[in-house]
Amino acid sequence: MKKTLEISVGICAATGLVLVGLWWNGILYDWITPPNNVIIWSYGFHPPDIAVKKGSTVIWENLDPVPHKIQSGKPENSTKLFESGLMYERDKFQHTFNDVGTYEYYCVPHPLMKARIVVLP
Ligand SMILES: [Cu+2]
Repeated sequence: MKKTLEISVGICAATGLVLVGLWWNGILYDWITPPNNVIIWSYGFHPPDIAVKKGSTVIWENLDPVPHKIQSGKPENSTKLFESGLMYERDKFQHTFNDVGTYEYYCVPHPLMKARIVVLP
C-alpha cells in the first residue's frame, strides 16, 4: 500500500515537472493556442508556424514581461506589411491577411525570434 502511494506521488510529480517544462519552453502554447492566434512567450512565437485562410485576422499576445515588437519580413529585409509597435506584457496586436502567401516575421529587439504565417485560399 505504501509502495503504491509512493509510486503514485512519483508519477504525479514527474507529470507535473514535464508539464512545467513544456509550459516554460512554450511547447504547451504551441499545442493549446487557439487557431489564428500566436502567443509570445519566453522569447518565442508560439506556434512558430501557422496556416490561416485568406481574409483571416491573426492575433498576437505578448505574455512575456519583456517588450517585443513584431515586424513583417526578415531582419535583413523587412517588408513593412505589418508592424506592431512595442508590445508590453499582455498587449495584443492583430493583422488581417487578405492575400494568399507565406509571410515571415520577426521581433525587432530580438531578431532571433522568427516565425511565419501561411495564408491559404
Ligand atoms: Cu522580442
